[in-house]
Amino acid sequence: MDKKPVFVIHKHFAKNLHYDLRLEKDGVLKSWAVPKEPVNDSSVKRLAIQVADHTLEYGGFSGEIPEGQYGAGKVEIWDTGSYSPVKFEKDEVVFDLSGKRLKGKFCLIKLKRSNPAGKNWLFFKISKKTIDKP
Ligand SMILES: [Mn+2]
Repeated sequence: MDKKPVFVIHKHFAKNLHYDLRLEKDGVLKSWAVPKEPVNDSSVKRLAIQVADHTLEYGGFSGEIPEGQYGAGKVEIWDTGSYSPVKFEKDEVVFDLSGKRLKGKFCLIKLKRSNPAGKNWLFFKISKKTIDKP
């Protein structure tokens, strides 16, 4: 049986506080910076800016990124656990999170028109109601 991929959300006290959502995929951590705290509430959609892939090892990192280095500031693990991918495409990712804070089915959708660089996504929970509706 395959081991479930991991996810981690780093709370990053950089110049602007944000939350780095990272999903293990093909040996790296696909990463998005979320400017506001993620929530378990399906009525709240968060902007998520795709950033560079990180190594799997970085998923366990917490500590201080020194002054003068990219992303300088404190990094905490805000949530971590495994996830089950439902769909992992280049413009849409659906995944079931088993974290301490975030649980359930979440979605990342790339915003096509708003940003030519294609880095802007929306991150939100998919409500049970929506899924269960006949
Ligand atoms: Mn960051």
